[in-house]
Order: sequence, then structure tokens, then C-alpha cells
Amino acid sequence: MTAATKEKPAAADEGQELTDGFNLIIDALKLNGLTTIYGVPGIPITDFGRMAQASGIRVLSFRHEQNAGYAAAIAGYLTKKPGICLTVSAPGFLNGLTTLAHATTNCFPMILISGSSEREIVDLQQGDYEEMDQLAIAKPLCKAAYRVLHAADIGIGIARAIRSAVSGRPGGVYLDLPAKLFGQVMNAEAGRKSLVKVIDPAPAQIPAPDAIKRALDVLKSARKPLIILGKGAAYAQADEAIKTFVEKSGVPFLPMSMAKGLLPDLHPQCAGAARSTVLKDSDVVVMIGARLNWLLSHGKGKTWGDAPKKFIQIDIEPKEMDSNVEIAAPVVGDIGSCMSALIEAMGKDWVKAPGDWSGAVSAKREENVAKMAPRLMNNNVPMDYHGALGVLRTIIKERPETILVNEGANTLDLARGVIDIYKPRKRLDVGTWGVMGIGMGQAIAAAVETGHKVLAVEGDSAFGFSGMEVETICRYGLPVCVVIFNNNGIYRGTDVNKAGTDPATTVFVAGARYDKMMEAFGGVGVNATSPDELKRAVNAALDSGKPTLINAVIDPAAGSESGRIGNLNPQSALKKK
Ligand code: OXT
Ligand code: ADP
Ligand code: MG
Repeated sequence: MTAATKEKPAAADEGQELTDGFNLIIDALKLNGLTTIYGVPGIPITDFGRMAQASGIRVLSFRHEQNAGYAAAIAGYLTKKPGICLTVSAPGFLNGLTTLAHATTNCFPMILISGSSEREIVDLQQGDYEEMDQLAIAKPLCKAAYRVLHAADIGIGIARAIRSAVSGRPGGVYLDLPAKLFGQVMNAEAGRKSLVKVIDPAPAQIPAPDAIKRALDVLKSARKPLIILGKGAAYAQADEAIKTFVEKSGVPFLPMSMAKGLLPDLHPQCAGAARSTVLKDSDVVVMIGARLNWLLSHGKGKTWGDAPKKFIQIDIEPKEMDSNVEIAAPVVGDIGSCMSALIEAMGKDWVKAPGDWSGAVSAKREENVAKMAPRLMNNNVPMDYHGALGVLRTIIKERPETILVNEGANTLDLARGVIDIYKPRKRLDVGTWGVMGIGMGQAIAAAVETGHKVLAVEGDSAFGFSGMEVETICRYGLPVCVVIFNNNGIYRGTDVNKAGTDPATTVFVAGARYDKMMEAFGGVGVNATSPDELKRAVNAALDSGKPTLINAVIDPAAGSESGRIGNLNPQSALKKK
């Protein structure tokens, strides 16, 4: 029996100061510095949201839990504190669940807190309001899942959730709060004592000296070394140490999508524009907070060429080692500690990467940059991707503090290459799953958590997954400029249904005016048909900070199927022409 069930009924002990589940949850969150909640209200958490707001917690109310969840997940990534998403039971919970799984897959710390129906009724399947065994459903999709049944356990429950989310490899945690818990009353002093402030929630994990020595021995043997920076490195916020390691080693580095800007894309060692070459020709690869998953062709095959490769992998998760190929030098620890240990062990006399290799990488990079340059200057009407992105690239160069959110297929893949990023954690996107729908949630959280202006570059399909949140952006007056690359469809707007009945599966209403959506809620809407118009509209939006949506009219024939990952798209050999 816990303390709560031992408590005398409130009325029996007149004069004692009381607290309840509502207040204890709020106090526990605040005690741990969790002062922003993303969610959707309703039974049984409506009053909780009101009370949290009244207590000074910022409670951002969304139009759909999935968008609130994506906001919470990216808030976790940006702050290293678990982002909190709050939902109602069954359907609200399920709407949030995709994002909990997404957070876990991407190694972002997040806590999904859902109200739930009464255990006794749920377990007997007697048909409660929004009945569902949420804890059981959440478990396989997240890093940890807990339920709190007694008010006196709220402090411990929230502490466990926080520690589980941020320690080791970060991930998503589910916290189940049955409706009855909120109203449970207990002695206020006992309640205060039951709260837990989590000390050192993500303890440093120091790498073993042997592992450091092994890694440097392998690196020393390299003739064509390469560093790959992943979003785990960006998450770690060890920016200076990473920069020192990269520069001291002199090794070319390739940033994964969300690691762009950890060191500027225009850094002389950046190999982003020579991707194929460095993957193929390198002989030793240092992975820093990046996994050898599909985005890196699992570390093998054509992408990696025929030459033998040795991998050094730096990661907080020991099980990541050898997940796809042999890791010659595993270094397990947090990236900050690993970088410091490596830098120290390199000493003063470390010999930089061979100049002929660095020179070859630079030459390839310059060649690719030069090839792309004229395409970015085109002023075609209707716009193609490069013409439109050329404008946005210059704007981000002039405003490097701006956070770029990016989703779509062509809109994603081309923007990733074209728009240089200059500072850490300024590029947010679809992540490990390539999921559409992160756009507005990420844009909102980025603005809320950082105070910086946000430019969301969205495919018209991608935007559709979270588009209703433009109302949320307007309601909170957030400095978000959404640019929709409107090519009338998924990948292209030119597909035809050969049966001649309904529209083809990948096309949308032609010539749609998404800008009107923003106007409907009091924001600024602009229809941009040329790069010049686009440039003017984005600059005005970022100057004013007013919620703005620009419908950028893109040639419907400009894109390609699945963007840069068409190779993953199975095609029927029996397809009728
Ligand atoms: O070295 P080489 O020669 O190879 O050249 C490379 C670089 O060196 C060079 N480069 C440069 N050159 C010059 N200058 C600069 N600065 C420069 N930088 C780089 O350029 C090339 C390419 O470089 P890159 O990009 O680094 O390399 P590459 O080879 O592409 O990298 C491989 C990958 C795998 C790492 C990379 O491609 C990647 O990260 N890809 C992620 C892809 C992804 O996640 N896509 C999203 C999913 S697609 C699909 O699933 C979609 N759906 C289905 C769906 C989804 N996803 N989710 C849900 C919930 N439901 C359904 C849908 C519905 S997309 C989609 C909507 C699409 O329609 P939209 O309207 O939204 O979008 P549009 O397509 O615009 O219409
Ligand atoms: P990307 O998609 O950019 O390649 P991934 O999400 O695949 O990046 O990989 C991120 C990796 O970073 C994960 O394996 C995760 O365990 C690791 N990671 C996250 N945070 C840290 C940290 N603080 N220290 C070390 N490794 C970390
Ligand atoms: Mg499109």
C-alpha cells in the first residue's frame, strides 16, 4: 500500500493543508524545470491544462495530438530536456503515439502523458469512456512506460519518466495517468516530500581509455579518413569539443541532415557536397552520433565502394556497435566526454589527415558546388526547385540564426543540399523515418523553445499532414514563415489515372492557394510565382516576425518520384503501360 491509500479522508482531519493529483503533477514538473507542455485538452485532462497554465507552465494547445507530439519530440532534441506532450485517452493517446515512437526512433527525449480511463473497468473490458489499455499498447513503441495510480507516487513516476527519457540513449517515455489520480487528495506536506528532483538526469558516460587508444590507432593508420556527424552529435551540445576534434584531426567531415551546421557547411573540411566520393573512397570512417542505418546504406554495398573500410564509432549506446558492419574501434560514451578524451589523447603533435586526400575532397566539392551554382540563379516562371531554393539559401546565409524546418520529397532532398546551414541545431527535418507531418509541430516548438525565427520549407503534400496548425501559429503569434513548394502533388503534379476516373493518386487540386489558409486566421498570406517574389515575401516575413504562409508556385513537372530515394520505391515489372 502506498502513502496515498494510507491517508485519512480529507474531511476527517480538518484544518490540514491538502493537495491533490493535479497540483502534484504540476509541482513535480516545475521542480524538474519542465515548464512547457504541448497537447490537446479534453476529458480527463482539461482542468489539468488550465491549472498548469495558471501555475505558470506554458501550455500550448494544438489542433491535433500528432502535431503536439512532434513539437514535444523536437523540443526534447533542442533542449536536452524531455519534451512533454499531453493527450486525452484512447484516440488522443493513439494520435500522440506515432510521435512517441518517432521520438524513440530518433533518440529524442520526450514524455507522452496521457489521461486514461479507470483501470478496473478497462481491465474487465466493460466499455468505459475511451477505454483502452494504453500502457500495454505504448510499451513496445517507446523506451519505457509507467503508470501512476496513487497521488503519493506522482513524484517518483515523473522522476522515472524524466531519467528514462534523457539518460543513456535518449528516447520516448509513456506516462499513464488514470482520470481518478488527478482528483486524489493527500496531505500537502506529505505531498511536497513525495516529490523528486532528478539529480544529474543524464550522467556523463566516460569512455574507457583503451577504447580511446584503439580509436586513435585506427585513425592514425588512415590514408583517407572521414568523419560522419549525426544528429546525436548535434543533440549532445558538445559543439566546441566536436569542432576542436574535427579541426585538430584535419579530417573531412560529412554532416547527416540534422547535423548540418554543427560546423558550418562552408567550413573548408566539409564534404557535404562530395558525399558519394568520400563514402566510396574513404578508408577509415569515424561515426560521431550517427547510425549505419538505411540513410548510410547500412555501411556496405555500392555506396561504400570496394576498398576495405574500418569504422570507429562513437555512441552512447553499446548495442549500436556492429549493428550493420564490424566496428573496428567502438567508443562508448557521451559525445562530449568522448571528444574531450580523444582530443587529450591526440596530444600536441597529432599529424593531420593527409593533404592529398583533403585536396581531392575539396576539389570534388568545388566541382559539385560550381555545377549547381547556375541552376540556383535561374529566374524561371513557374519556378523550379533550384530557382526557389537559391533564394532561400541566400536568405539563410544572411540570417543564420533562423531555424529551418524541412519536409517533403523533392522539397526535402533538394533543400538539404542547396541550403547551407551555419550553426548547430538550425536544421530540423523528417529524421530517421522520413516521416511527413513533422512540419508545423517542429516549427512551433522551435519558435517557442529558442525564440528564434523559423522558416518552414514544406512540400504541398507534407504540409497537408499538419496544415491546420497554422491556426495555432497565428493564435500564439509565433514568428514562423511557412513556404509551401506547391507543385500540385506528391513528387509531381502531372500524374494521370490511366482508368480516366478519379484523379491520379499523387495529384492534388491544381493551382491551390495555401496562402489563403493563413489569411483565414489573421496571418499574412502571399502567392509567389517567381524567385523575386519569393525572396521579397520571405524577407518581409522574417523582418516582421508575423505568421506568414507563402504559396510558392512550382512547376508541377519539376520533381522526381520519391525525390532522391526513388531507388527504394518498388515498381511492378507487370505494370501496364
Ligand atoms: O556526391 P554526389 O554526386 O552523390 O552528390 C550529392 C552531394 O554531394 C551533392 N551536394 C551538393 N552539391 C552542390 N552543392 C552543395 N551544397 C551540395 N550538397 C550536397 O548533392 C548530392 C545529394 O546530396 P545528399 O542529399 O547529401 O545525398 P543523397 O545521396 O540524397 O543522400 C542519401 C540520403 C538517403 C542520406 C538522403 O537522400 C536522405 O537523407 N534522404 C531522406 C529522404 C527522406 O527521408 N524522404 C522523405 C520520405 S519520401 C516518401 O516516403 C514520402 N511520402 C510517403 C509518406 C511519408 N514519408 N510519411 C508519411 C507519414 N506518410 C507518407 C509522402 C507522402 S514523401 C511524401 C510527400 C512528397 O510530396 P511533397 O509535395 O511533400 O514534396 P515534393 O516531392 O516536393 O512534391
Ligand atoms: P543521423 O540520422 O543524423 O545519422 P541517428 O539518429 O541515426 O543520426 O544517430 C544518432 C545516434 O546518436 C544514436 O545512435 C544515439 O545513440 C547517439 N546519441 C544520442 N545522444 C548521444 C550522446 N549524448 N552521446 C553519444 N551518443 C549519442
Ligand atoms: Mg509536392
